[in-house]
Amino acid sequence: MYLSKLFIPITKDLPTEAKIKSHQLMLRTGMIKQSSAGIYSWLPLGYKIMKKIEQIVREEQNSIGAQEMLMPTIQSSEIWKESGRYDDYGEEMLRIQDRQGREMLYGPTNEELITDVFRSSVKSYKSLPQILYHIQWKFRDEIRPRFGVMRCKEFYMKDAYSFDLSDEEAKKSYNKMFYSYLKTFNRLDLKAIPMAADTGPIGGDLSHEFVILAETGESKIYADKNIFEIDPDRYKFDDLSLKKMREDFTRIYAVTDEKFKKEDFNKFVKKEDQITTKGIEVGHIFYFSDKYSKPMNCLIDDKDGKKTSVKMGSYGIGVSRLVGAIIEAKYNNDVMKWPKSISPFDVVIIPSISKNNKENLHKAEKIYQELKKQNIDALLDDVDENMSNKFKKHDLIGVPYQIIIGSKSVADNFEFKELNSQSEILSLEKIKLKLKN
Ligand code: P5A
Repeated sequence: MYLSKLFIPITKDLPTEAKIKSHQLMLRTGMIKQSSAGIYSWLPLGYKIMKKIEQIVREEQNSIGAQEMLMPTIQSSEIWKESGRYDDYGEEMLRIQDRQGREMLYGPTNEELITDVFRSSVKSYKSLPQILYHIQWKFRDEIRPRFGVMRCKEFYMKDAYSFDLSDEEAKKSYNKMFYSYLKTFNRLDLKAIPMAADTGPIGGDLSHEFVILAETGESKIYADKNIFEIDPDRYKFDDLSLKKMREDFTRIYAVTDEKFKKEDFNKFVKKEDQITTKGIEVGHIFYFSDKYSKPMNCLIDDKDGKKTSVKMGSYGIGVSRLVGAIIEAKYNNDVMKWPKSISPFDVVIIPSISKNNKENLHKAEKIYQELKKQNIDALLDDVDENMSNKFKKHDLIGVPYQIIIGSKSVADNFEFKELNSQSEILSLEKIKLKLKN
């Protein structure tokens, strides 16, 4: 893609309404545009990044055997009356009427809808266990939407739902999802801490929040830094190992404000290992057994032909929130560096050009074609502007690698630079190899 063709409305001014750096950066680089309070359009750059995050989330869900489907955004109020949450959910729920006067709503979450799908299709324990998920827009009429995509009204969520015969089996599904979340956040180059959490309006008695460390986060957190030593890749993907993995995590102190007790923190965590900071919740998982299946009559025949309520859990990842959260975690000293796995481009080619000298631009175009042949997704900065402005702009856009074509490039060797590091002069062959790896 040529930068001059990319729809990327970069602004020089710091947007005054944006209080945190991810929000400022997303507006300045034209990743999003607010359409009304807490509701955004996703412009090409922001959308491309979000889609890459979505794909990693999807692959990690599929790899534990979860199956993708798609439920609608608009739901009928009937099922929410059955579960008893229609009144409980209060003003956060956006309620609508269709032309026949039927009460509808824009789904803030999908426990009821998936239970309804499941009860009409599955009747026997033989079809269990199942994990179903979708990646779909949600709406919550947040009283104070803020921080851009971090807390908004309309947001993109991956929500999964597990169905099992017994509580014991259901905990195995919970552990699988716990594992999948750790793998997902690792692939996004994030350090996420699973923390025992309160269950709020979703309910149940077992729940973990996945929180990444960031000074601008909304939750205060207290943790033992040894929690980062646990590597999910050390565990085999079987029920026993995954149980052990969750126990290993649970043994290490890590809590949010709600559960914090100073005496416990000092008793269980050595002074030098104590982390006290803020964090951003990027995922949240719940086990709530028959909280929805019982009132909604989602019954299955067990091995003896007896009817029993299916045991359920639900598992969310804030896909759109992650875009902002990753910026909070990775933006440093005015430089944004996207993790390679989700960067909007693999590399940016920056030729030094002027009205009278287009030689560097022609070289850049040749390199661009070469990279394209190798499936390397390059951005070519063909805009006629001075190099110092170009570098400032690319520090914001955050493509992690640059090929700079200017005074330092000789013959077929070019300046190659990883953001935040020294540049080196390399042949195009070597550059291609580096980018391929
Ligand atoms: C789990 C899946 C649920 O809704 N039901 C289905 C459960 N959990 S949750 O914690 O309420 O939300 C899951 C994740 O969605 C993100 N999130 C938000 N992102 C942006 N703006 C919001 N207003 C918002 N609310 C929730 C969070 O990442 C959360 O962990």
